[in-house]
Amino acid sequence: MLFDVITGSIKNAVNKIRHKDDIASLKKALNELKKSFLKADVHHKTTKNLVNVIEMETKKNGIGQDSFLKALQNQLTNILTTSGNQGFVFASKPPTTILMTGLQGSGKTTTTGKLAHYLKTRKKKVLIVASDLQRLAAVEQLKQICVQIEVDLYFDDNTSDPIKVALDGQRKAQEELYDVVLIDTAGRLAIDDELMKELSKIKETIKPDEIFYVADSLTGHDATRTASTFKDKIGIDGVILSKYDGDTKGGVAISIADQVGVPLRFIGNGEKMLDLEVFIPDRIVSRLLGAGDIEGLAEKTSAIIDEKKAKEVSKKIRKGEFDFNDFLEQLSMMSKLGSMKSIIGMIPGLSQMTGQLKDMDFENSDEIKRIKALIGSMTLKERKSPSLLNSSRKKRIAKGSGLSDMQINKILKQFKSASKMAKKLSGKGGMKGLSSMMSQLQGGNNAGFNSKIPR
Ligand SMILES: Nc1nc2c(ncn2[C@@H]2O[C@H](COP(=O)(O)OP(=O)(O)OP(=O)(O)O)[C@@H](O)[C@H]2O)c(=O)[nH]1
Ligand SMILES: [Mg+2]
Repeated sequence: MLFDVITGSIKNAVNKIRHKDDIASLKKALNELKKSFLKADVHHKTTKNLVNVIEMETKKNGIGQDSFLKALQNQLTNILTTSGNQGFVFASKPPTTILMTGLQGSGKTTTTGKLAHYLKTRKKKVLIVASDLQRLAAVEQLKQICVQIEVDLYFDDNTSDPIKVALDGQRKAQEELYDVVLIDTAGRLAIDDELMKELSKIKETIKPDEIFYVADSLTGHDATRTASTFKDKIGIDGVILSKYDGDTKGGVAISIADQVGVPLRFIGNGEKMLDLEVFIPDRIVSRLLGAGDIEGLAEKTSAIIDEKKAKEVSKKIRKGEFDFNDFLEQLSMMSKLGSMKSIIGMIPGLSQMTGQLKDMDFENSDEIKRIKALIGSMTLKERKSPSLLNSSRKKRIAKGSGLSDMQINKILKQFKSASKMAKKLSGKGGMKGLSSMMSQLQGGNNAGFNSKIPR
Protein backbone atom coordinates (compact mmCIF):
# COMPACT_ATOMS: atom_id res chain seq x y z
CA MET A 1 0.00 0.00 0.00
CA LEU A 2 1.29 3.42 0.86
CA PHE A 3 4.93 2.77 0.97
CA ASP A 4 5.45 -0.84 0.24
CA VAL A 5 8.00 -0.24 -2.44
CA ILE A 6 10.04 2.04 -0.25
CA THR A 7 9.55 -0.02 2.84
CA GLY A 8 10.72 -3.22 1.23
CA SER A 9 13.81 -1.73 -0.29
CA ILE A 10 14.78 0.23 2.77
CA LYS A 11 14.81 -3.02 4.63
CA ASN A 12 17.05 -4.56 2.03
CA ALA A 13 19.31 -1.58 2.24
CA VAL A 14 19.56 -1.62 5.98
CA ASN A 15 20.23 -5.30 6.03
CA LYS A 16 23.31 -4.70 3.97
CA ILE A 17 25.08 -3.07 6.88
CA ARG A 18 26.67 -6.05 8.54
CA HIS A 19 28.94 -4.68 11.18
CA LYS A 20 30.10 -1.44 12.73
CA ASP A 21 32.15 0.95 10.60
CA ASP A 22 31.46 -1.02 7.48
CA ILE A 23 31.82 1.79 4.94
CA ALA A 24 31.51 -0.43 1.90
CA SER A 25 28.18 -1.78 2.99
CA LEU A 26 26.96 1.67 4.00
CA LYS A 27 27.61 2.72 0.42
CA LYS A 28 25.60 -0.23 -0.80
CA ALA A 29 22.76 0.60 1.54
CA LEU A 30 22.76 4.21 0.41
CA ASN A 31 22.71 3.10 -3.18
CA GLU A 32 19.78 0.84 -2.55
CA LEU A 33 17.99 3.64 -0.78
CA LYS A 34 18.61 6.01 -3.64
CA LYS A 35 17.31 3.56 -6.20
CA SER A 36 14.21 2.83 -4.23
CA PHE A 37 13.41 6.49 -3.66
CA LEU A 38 13.76 7.27 -7.33
CA LYS A 39 11.62 4.29 -8.17
CA ALA A 40 9.03 5.52 -5.73
CA ASP A 41 8.75 8.82 -7.58
CA VAL A 42 10.72 10.90 -5.14
CA HIS A 43 12.11 13.92 -6.93
CA HIS A 44 15.76 13.43 -7.94
CA LYS A 45 16.93 16.53 -6.12
CA THR A 46 15.14 15.48 -2.97
CA THR A 47 16.61 12.00 -3.26
CA LYS A 48 20.14 13.24 -3.71
CA ASN A 49 19.91 15.53 -0.76
CA LEU A 50 18.28 12.92 1.42
CA VAL A 51 20.91 10.31 0.70
CA ASN A 52 23.73 12.78 1.36
CA VAL A 53 22.36 13.84 4.71
CA ILE A 54 21.74 10.25 5.74
CA GLU A 55 25.29 9.33 4.83
CA MET A 56 26.68 12.21 6.83
CA GLU A 57 24.56 11.55 9.87
CA THR A 58 25.22 7.84 9.85
CA LYS A 59 28.95 8.38 9.66
CA LYS A 60 28.80 10.97 12.40
CA ASN A 61 26.98 8.64 14.74
CA GLY A 62 28.93 5.52 13.88
CA ILE A 63 27.96 3.26 11.01
CA GLY A 64 25.41 0.69 11.98
CA GLN A 65 21.84 -0.36 11.30
CA ASP A 66 20.49 1.69 14.18
CA SER A 67 22.20 4.91 13.26
CA PHE A 68 21.25 4.46 9.63
CA LEU A 69 17.61 4.01 10.50
CA LYS A 70 17.67 6.88 12.93
CA ALA A 71 19.16 9.15 10.29
CA LEU A 72 16.60 8.04 7.76
CA GLN A 73 13.78 8.59 10.18
CA ASN A 74 15.03 12.05 11.15
CA GLN A 75 15.53 13.10 7.59
CA LEU A 76 12.12 11.93 6.42
CA THR A 77 10.46 13.65 9.34
CA ASN A 78 12.36 16.84 8.56
CA ILE A 79 11.24 16.81 4.97
CA LEU A 80 7.61 16.03 5.69
CA THR A 81 7.44 18.73 8.34
CA THR A 82 6.93 21.79 6.21
CA SER A 83 6.38 24.97 8.15
CA GLY A 84 2.78 26.13 8.13
CA ASN A 85 -0.53 24.90 9.39
CA GLN A 86 -1.27 21.27 10.17
CA GLY A 87 -4.65 19.62 9.71
CA PHE A 88 -7.63 21.95 9.70
CA VAL A 89 -7.16 25.42 11.11
CA PHE A 90 -10.09 27.63 12.03
CA ALA A 91 -10.07 31.34 11.30
CA SER A 92 -10.34 33.63 14.29
CA LYS A 93 -13.63 34.88 12.91
CA PRO A 94 -16.06 32.29 11.54
CA PRO A 95 -16.97 31.14 9.04
CA THR A 96 -13.60 29.72 8.02
CA THR A 97 -13.65 29.87 4.24
CA ILE A 98 -11.73 27.25 2.28
CA LEU A 99 -11.28 27.27 -1.45
CA MET A 100 -10.77 23.81 -2.91
CA THR A 101 -8.67 23.72 -6.07
CA GLY A 102 -7.03 21.17 -8.30
CA LEU A 103 -6.97 19.60 -11.73
CA GLN A 104 -9.87 17.73 -13.26
CA GLY A 105 -10.60 14.46 -11.58
CA SER A 106 -8.03 15.01 -8.86
CA GLY A 107 -10.62 14.42 -6.17
CA LYS A 108 -11.72 17.96 -5.23
CA THR A 109 -15.39 17.20 -4.88
CA THR A 110 -14.91 13.93 -3.01
CA THR A 111 -12.34 15.55 -0.74
CA THR A 112 -14.68 18.48 -0.08
CA GLY A 113 -17.26 15.98 1.12
CA LYS A 114 -14.70 14.14 3.23
CA LEU A 115 -13.53 17.35 4.85
CA ALA A 116 -17.09 18.39 5.58
CA HIS A 117 -17.71 15.01 7.15
CA TYR A 118 -14.51 15.26 9.16
CA LEU A 119 -15.56 18.67 10.50
CA LYS A 120 -19.09 17.58 11.14
CA THR A 121 -17.94 14.71 13.34
CA ARG A 122 -16.12 17.41 15.28
CA LYS A 123 -19.41 19.21 15.81
CA LYS A 124 -18.87 21.99 13.30
CA LYS A 125 -21.62 23.52 11.20
CA VAL A 126 -20.44 23.19 7.63
CA LEU A 127 -21.73 24.59 4.35
CA ILE A 128 -20.51 23.30 1.00
CA VAL A 129 -20.76 25.64 -1.96
CA ALA A 130 -21.08 24.25 -5.47
CA SER A 131 -18.96 26.60 -7.56
CA ASP A 132 -18.11 24.08 -10.24
CA LEU A 133 -20.42 25.10 -13.05
CA GLN A 134 -18.27 23.61 -15.80
CA ARG A 135 -19.40 20.08 -15.50
CA LEU A 136 -23.13 19.40 -15.77
CA ALA A 137 -23.16 16.65 -13.18
CA ALA A 138 -20.98 18.48 -10.68
CA VAL A 139 -23.82 19.97 -8.64
CA GLU A 140 -25.68 16.67 -8.71
CA GLN A 141 -22.58 14.86 -7.41
CA LEU A 142 -22.34 17.29 -4.50
CA LYS A 143 -26.05 16.96 -3.76
CA GLN A 144 -25.63 13.23 -3.36
CA ILE A 145 -22.58 13.59 -1.16
CA CYS A 146 -24.31 16.16 1.02
CA VAL A 147 -27.36 13.97 1.50
CA GLN A 148 -25.11 11.10 2.48
CA ILE A 149 -23.12 13.01 5.06
CA GLU A 150 -25.99 15.28 6.09
CA VAL A 151 -24.26 18.54 5.38
CA ASP A 152 -25.87 21.64 3.86
CA LEU A 153 -25.17 22.59 0.26
CA TYR A 154 -25.47 25.96 -1.40
CA PHE A 155 -26.04 25.96 -5.14
CA ASP A 156 -27.74 28.19 -7.68
CA ASP A 157 -29.24 26.76 -10.83
CA ASN A 158 -29.95 30.19 -12.25
CA THR A 159 -26.46 31.39 -12.88
CA SER A 160 -23.38 30.23 -14.72
CA ASP A 161 -21.08 32.50 -12.78
CA PRO A 162 -19.00 30.53 -10.27
CA ILE A 163 -17.83 33.71 -8.57
CA LYS A 164 -21.38 34.81 -7.84
CA VAL A 165 -22.19 31.39 -6.41
CA ALA A 166 -19.09 31.46 -4.22
CA LEU A 167 -19.89 34.91 -2.95
CA ASP A 168 -23.57 34.19 -2.29
CA GLY A 169 -22.63 30.95 -0.57
CA GLN A 170 -20.14 32.71 1.65
CA ARG A 171 -22.73 35.35 2.52
CA LYS A 172 -25.23 32.68 3.46
CA ALA A 173 -22.60 31.07 5.69
CA GLN A 174 -21.96 34.40 7.42
CA GLU A 175 -25.61 35.19 7.93
CA GLU A 176 -26.54 31.74 9.16
CA LEU A 177 -23.53 31.39 11.44
CA TYR A 178 -21.80 28.44 9.85
CA ASP A 179 -18.41 27.51 11.28
CA VAL A 180 -16.90 26.51 7.97
CA VAL A 181 -17.67 27.06 4.30
CA LEU A 182 -16.00 24.82 1.73
CA ILE A 183 -16.07 26.00 -1.86
CA ASP A 184 -15.73 23.33 -4.53
CA THR A 185 -14.44 24.60 -7.85
CA ALA A 186 -14.13 23.35 -11.41
CA GLY A 187 -11.05 21.53 -12.62
CA ARG A 188 -9.29 21.53 -15.95
CA LEU A 189 -7.43 18.78 -17.69
CA ALA A 190 -4.23 20.73 -17.48
CA ILE A 191 -3.22 24.08 -16.16
CA ASP A 192 -4.60 26.77 -18.40
CA ASP A 193 -4.84 30.52 -18.11
CA GLU A 194 -8.60 30.53 -18.03
CA LEU A 195 -8.67 28.32 -14.95
CA MET A 196 -6.01 30.34 -13.19
CA LYS A 197 -7.91 33.54 -13.93
CA GLU A 198 -11.17 32.14 -12.68
CA LEU A 199 -9.56 30.89 -9.47
CA SER A 200 -7.72 34.14 -8.93
CA LYS A 201 -10.96 36.06 -9.31
CA ILE A 202 -12.75 33.83 -6.86
CA LYS A 203 -9.83 34.28 -4.50
CA GLU A 204 -9.92 38.08 -4.77
CA THR A 205 -13.66 38.20 -4.30
CA ILE A 206 -14.21 35.86 -1.41
CA LYS A 207 -10.80 36.16 0.26
CA PRO A 208 -10.66 32.60 1.56
CA ASP A 209 -8.82 31.89 4.78
CA GLU A 210 -6.99 29.09 3.07
CA ILE A 211 -6.68 27.60 -0.38
CA PHE A 212 -6.29 23.83 -0.51
CA TYR A 213 -4.80 22.14 -3.51
CA VAL A 214 -6.00 18.59 -4.05
CA ALA A 215 -3.25 16.54 -5.70
CA ASP A 216 -3.84 13.13 -7.20
CA SER A 217 -1.06 10.91 -5.83
CA LEU A 218 -1.34 8.64 -8.81
CA THR A 219 0.02 11.32 -11.08
CA GLY A 220 3.48 11.02 -9.49
CA HIS A 221 5.91 13.70 -10.56
CA ASP A 222 3.14 15.65 -12.27
CA ALA A 223 1.44 16.13 -8.92
CA THR A 224 4.55 17.92 -7.66
CA ARG A 225 4.87 20.06 -10.76
CA THR A 226 1.25 21.17 -10.85
CA ALA A 227 1.20 21.91 -7.15
CA SER A 228 4.19 24.21 -7.70
CA THR A 229 2.41 25.99 -10.52
CA PHE A 230 -0.73 26.49 -8.47
CA LYS A 231 1.40 27.85 -5.69
CA ASP A 232 3.11 30.34 -7.99
CA LYS A 233 0.00 31.42 -9.87
CA ILE A 234 -2.68 31.63 -7.21
CA GLY A 235 -1.00 30.76 -3.94
CA ILE A 236 -1.96 27.67 -1.99
CA ASP A 237 -1.84 27.12 1.75
CA GLY A 238 -2.03 23.39 1.93
CA VAL A 239 -1.96 20.25 -0.16
CA ILE A 240 -4.33 17.35 0.23
CA LEU A 241 -3.03 14.17 -1.34
CA SER A 242 -5.91 12.19 -2.72
CA LYS A 243 -5.96 8.56 -3.86
CA TYR A 244 -3.11 7.70 -1.59
CA ASP A 245 -4.59 4.26 -1.22
CA GLY A 246 -3.86 3.54 -4.84
CA ASP A 247 -0.33 4.82 -4.68
CA THR A 248 2.06 1.98 -4.19
CA LYS A 249 4.97 4.31 -4.34
CA GLY A 250 4.30 6.93 -1.74
CA GLY A 251 7.21 9.07 -2.78
CA VAL A 252 4.90 11.81 -3.97
CA ALA A 253 4.35 13.00 -0.40
CA ILE A 254 8.08 13.40 0.11
CA SER A 255 8.50 15.20 -3.19
CA ILE A 256 5.66 17.62 -2.68
CA ALA A 257 6.71 18.44 0.85
CA ASP A 258 10.28 19.05 -0.23
CA GLN A 259 9.82 20.67 -3.62
CA VAL A 260 6.65 22.72 -3.22
CA GLY A 261 7.21 24.04 0.26
CA VAL A 262 3.56 23.96 1.24
CA PRO A 263 2.46 21.72 4.11
CA LEU A 264 0.58 18.53 3.39
CA ARG A 265 -2.59 18.80 5.42
CA PHE A 266 -4.63 15.67 4.80
CA ILE A 267 -4.46 12.45 2.87
CA GLY A 268 -7.34 10.78 1.13
CA ASN A 269 -7.03 7.04 1.16
CA GLY A 270 -10.19 5.65 -0.27
CA GLU A 271 -13.45 6.52 -1.92
CA LYS A 272 -15.56 6.53 1.20
CA MET A 273 -16.33 9.71 3.09
CA LEU A 274 -14.40 8.34 6.06
CA ASP A 275 -11.23 7.84 4.11
CA LEU A 276 -9.51 11.06 5.06
CA GLU A 277 -6.86 11.56 7.67
CA VAL A 278 -4.83 14.44 8.99
CA PHE A 279 -1.32 14.38 7.66
CA ILE A 280 0.97 14.01 10.63
CA PRO A 281 4.64 13.67 9.62
CA ASP A 282 5.77 11.43 12.50
CA ARG A 283 2.99 9.02 11.86
CA ILE A 284 3.59 8.86 8.16
CA VAL A 285 7.28 8.24 8.72
CA SER A 286 6.46 5.55 11.19
CA ARG A 287 4.24 3.86 8.63
CA LEU A 288 6.84 4.41 5.95
CA LEU A 289 9.33 2.53 8.06
CA GLY A 290 6.86 -0.23 8.70
CA ALA A 291 6.35 0.50 12.39
CA GLY A 292 2.63 1.12 12.16
CA ASP A 293 0.54 3.92 13.56
CA ILE A 294 -1.49 2.83 16.53
CA GLU A 295 -2.51 6.34 17.46
CA GLY A 296 -3.92 7.01 14.03
CA LEU A 297 -5.76 3.75 14.11
CA ALA A 298 -7.23 4.47 17.51
CA GLU A 299 -8.43 7.84 16.32
CA LYS A 300 -9.94 6.42 13.23
CA THR A 301 -11.70 3.69 15.09
CA SER A 302 -12.99 5.86 17.89
CA ALA A 303 -15.18 7.60 15.35
CA ILE A 304 -16.81 4.35 14.28
CA ILE A 305 -16.72 1.99 17.16
CA ASP A 306 -19.49 2.05 19.63
CA GLU A 307 -17.84 3.50 22.74
CA LYS A 308 -19.96 1.45 25.08
CA LYS A 309 -19.33 -1.80 23.31
CA ALA A 310 -15.65 -1.07 23.08
CA LYS A 311 -15.51 -0.50 26.82
CA GLU A 312 -17.31 -3.75 27.46
CA VAL A 313 -14.92 -5.62 25.28
CA SER A 314 -11.83 -4.17 26.86
CA LYS A 315 -13.21 -4.93 30.30
CA LYS A 316 -13.71 -8.51 29.24
CA ILE A 317 -10.25 -8.67 27.78
CA ARG A 318 -8.75 -7.43 31.01
CA LYS A 319 -10.66 -10.00 32.97
CA GLY A 320 -9.58 -12.69 30.56
CA GLU A 321 -13.17 -13.33 29.49
CA PHE A 322 -12.71 -12.40 25.89
CA ASP A 323 -14.69 -14.94 23.87
CA PHE A 324 -15.52 -15.93 20.32
CA ASN A 325 -18.47 -13.55 20.12
CA ASP A 326 -16.16 -10.66 20.90
CA PHE A 327 -13.69 -11.97 18.38
CA LEU A 328 -16.36 -11.99 15.66
CA GLU A 329 -17.62 -8.59 16.64
CA GLN A 330 -14.17 -7.07 16.45
CA LEU A 331 -13.67 -8.57 13.05
CA SER A 332 -16.90 -7.12 11.76
CA MET A 333 -15.93 -3.72 13.13
CA MET A 334 -12.85 -3.88 10.97
CA SER A 335 -15.00 -3.89 7.91
CA LYS A 336 -16.59 -0.61 8.91
CA LEU A 337 -13.32 1.18 9.10
CA GLY A 338 -13.13 2.16 5.48
CA SER A 339 -10.93 0.46 3.02
CA MET A 340 -8.51 -2.16 4.19
CA LYS A 341 -5.69 -0.40 2.48
CA SER A 342 -6.21 2.66 4.58
CA ILE A 343 -5.84 0.89 7.89
CA ILE A 344 -3.49 -1.95 7.31
CA GLY A 345 -0.37 0.16 7.30
CA MET A 346 -1.30 1.57 10.68
CA ILE A 347 -1.01 -1.79 12.32
CA PRO A 348 2.49 -2.61 13.49
CA GLY A 349 3.87 -5.70 11.92
CA LEU A 350 1.29 -5.68 9.19
CA SER A 351 2.56 -2.88 7.07
CA GLN A 352 5.04 -5.12 5.34
CA MET A 353 2.26 -7.37 4.24
CA THR A 354 0.29 -4.62 2.66
CA GLY A 355 1.23 -5.84 -0.78
CA GLN A 356 -0.70 -9.02 -0.34
CA LEU A 357 -3.42 -7.52 1.79
CA LYS A 358 -4.01 -4.50 -0.30
CA ASP A 359 -7.08 -5.72 -2.06
CA MET A 360 -8.26 -7.98 0.65
CA ASP A 361 -11.94 -7.84 1.22
CA PHE A 362 -12.17 -8.10 4.91
CA GLU A 363 -15.62 -9.52 5.08
CA ASN A 364 -14.95 -12.12 2.45
CA SER A 365 -11.37 -13.22 2.93
CA ASP A 366 -10.80 -16.96 3.26
CA GLU A 367 -9.27 -16.59 6.66
CA ILE A 368 -12.24 -14.65 7.99
CA LYS A 369 -14.67 -17.00 6.28
CA ARG A 370 -13.03 -19.92 8.04
CA ILE A 371 -13.20 -18.19 11.37
CA LYS A 372 -16.83 -17.38 10.81
CA ALA A 373 -17.60 -20.95 9.79
CA LEU A 374 -15.87 -22.23 12.87
CA ILE A 375 -17.68 -19.91 15.23
CA GLY A 376 -20.93 -20.56 13.41
CA SER A 377 -20.67 -24.25 14.24
CA MET A 378 -20.16 -23.67 17.93
CA THR A 379 -22.92 -23.73 20.46
CA LEU A 380 -23.68 -20.50 22.25
CA LYS A 381 -22.06 -21.93 25.34
CA GLU A 382 -18.88 -22.78 23.51
CA ARG A 383 -18.67 -19.32 22.07
CA LYS A 384 -18.81 -17.90 25.52
CA SER A 385 -16.39 -20.38 27.06
CA PRO A 386 -13.62 -21.30 24.65
CA SER A 387 -12.14 -23.59 27.29
CA LEU A 388 -15.01 -26.04 26.77
CA LEU A 389 -13.61 -27.12 23.45
CA ASN A 390 -12.41 -30.69 24.03
CA SER A 391 -11.67 -33.12 21.26
CA SER A 392 -15.19 -34.51 20.86
CA ARG A 393 -16.58 -31.01 20.58
CA LYS A 394 -13.90 -30.15 18.10
CA LYS A 395 -14.87 -33.17 16.00
CA ARG A 396 -18.47 -32.02 15.91
CA ILE A 397 -17.39 -28.51 14.96
CA ALA A 398 -15.16 -29.90 12.22
CA LYS A 399 -18.14 -31.66 10.72
CA GLY A 400 -20.38 -28.64 11.01
CA SER A 401 -17.92 -26.16 9.60
CA GLY A 402 -16.31 -28.31 6.96
CA LEU A 403 -12.88 -27.42 8.30
CA SER A 404 -10.08 -29.88 8.86
CA ASP A 405 -8.77 -30.61 12.34
CA MET A 406 -5.62 -28.81 11.43
CA GLN A 407 -7.46 -25.69 10.32
CA ILE A 408 -9.51 -25.70 13.48
CA ASN A 409 -6.51 -26.11 15.71
CA LYS A 410 -4.74 -23.34 13.89
CA ILE A 411 -7.61 -20.91 14.38
CA LEU A 412 -8.00 -21.88 18.01
CA LYS A 413 -4.33 -21.32 18.56
CA GLN A 414 -4.58 -17.93 16.90
CA PHE A 415 -7.55 -17.08 19.03
CA LYS A 416 -5.72 -18.09 22.18
CA SER A 417 -2.63 -16.05 21.52
CA ALA A 418 -4.77 -13.20 20.24
CA SER A 419 -6.75 -13.02 23.44
CA LYS A 420 -3.56 -13.27 25.44
CA MET A 421 -2.03 -10.45 23.45
CA ALA A 422 -5.23 -8.48 23.62
CA LYS A 423 -5.20 -8.74 27.37
CA LYS A 424 -1.67 -7.50 27.51
CA LEU A 425 -2.33 -4.61 25.23
CA SER A 426 -5.83 -3.62 26.12
CA GLY A 427 -6.17 -0.16 27.42
CA LYS A 428 -7.90 2.14 25.09
CA GLY A 429 -11.15 1.02 23.56
CA GLY A 430 -10.19 -2.56 22.89
CA MET A 431 -8.65 -1.42 19.68
CA LYS A 432 -5.13 -2.21 20.63
CA GLY A 433 -6.25 -5.70 21.32
CA LEU A 434 -7.71 -5.85 17.90
CA SER A 435 -4.58 -4.78 16.16
CA SER A 436 -2.53 -7.37 17.92
CA MET A 437 -5.14 -9.93 17.09
CA MET A 438 -4.81 -8.96 13.52
CA SER A 439 -1.11 -9.51 13.50
CA GLN A 440 -1.65 -12.84 15.14
CA LEU A 441 -4.09 -13.70 12.45
CA GLN A 442 -1.63 -12.93 9.79
CA GLY A 443 0.92 -15.32 11.04
CA GLY A 444 1.97 -14.33 14.48
CA ASN A 445 5.29 -12.62 14.50
CA ASN A 446 5.13 -8.96 15.05
CA ALA A 447 8.38 -8.38 13.30
CA GLY A 448 8.77 -4.86 12.13
CA PHE A 449 10.91 -1.89 12.75
CA ASN A 450 9.64 -2.06 16.29
CA SER A 451 12.29 -4.59 16.93
CA LYS A 452 14.73 -2.14 15.41
CA ILE A 453 16.46 -4.51 13.08
CA PRO A 454 14.19 -5.55 10.29
CA ARG A 455 14.47 -8.97 8.77
N1 LIG B 1 -9.41 5.44 -4.31
C1 LIG B 1 -9.66 6.74 -4.15
N2 LIG B 1 -10.44 7.37 -5.02
C2 LIG B 1 -10.68 8.68 -4.84
C3 LIG B 1 -10.09 9.40 -3.77
N3 LIG B 1 -10.50 10.68 -3.87
C4 LIG B 1 -11.28 10.75 -4.96
N4 LIG B 1 -11.40 9.56 -5.57
C5 LIG B 1 -12.12 9.20 -6.79
O1 LIG B 1 -11.63 9.98 -7.87
C6 LIG B 1 -12.65 10.27 -8.79
C7 LIG B 1 -12.72 11.75 -9.07
O2 LIG B 1 -13.08 12.41 -7.89
P1 LIG B 1 -13.83 13.81 -7.87
O3 LIG B 1 -13.96 14.20 -6.45
O4 LIG B 1 -15.07 13.79 -8.67
O5 LIG B 1 -12.75 14.72 -8.58
P2 LIG B 1 -12.85 16.27 -8.95
O6 LIG B 1 -11.50 16.83 -8.76
O7 LIG B 1 -13.95 16.92 -8.23
O8 LIG B 1 -13.18 16.18 -10.50
P3 LIG B 1 -13.76 17.35 -11.44
O9 LIG B 1 -14.87 18.00 -10.69
O10 LIG B 1 -14.22 16.67 -12.69
O11 LIG B 1 -12.63 18.28 -11.73
C8 LIG B 1 -13.93 9.72 -8.16
O12 LIG B 1 -14.22 8.49 -8.76
C9 LIG B 1 -13.57 9.54 -6.70
O13 LIG B 1 -14.31 8.50 -6.10
C10 LIG B 1 -9.25 8.69 -2.85
O14 LIG B 1 -8.70 9.23 -1.89
N5 LIG B 1 -9.08 7.36 -3.10
MG1 LIG C 1 -15.52 18.05 -8.88
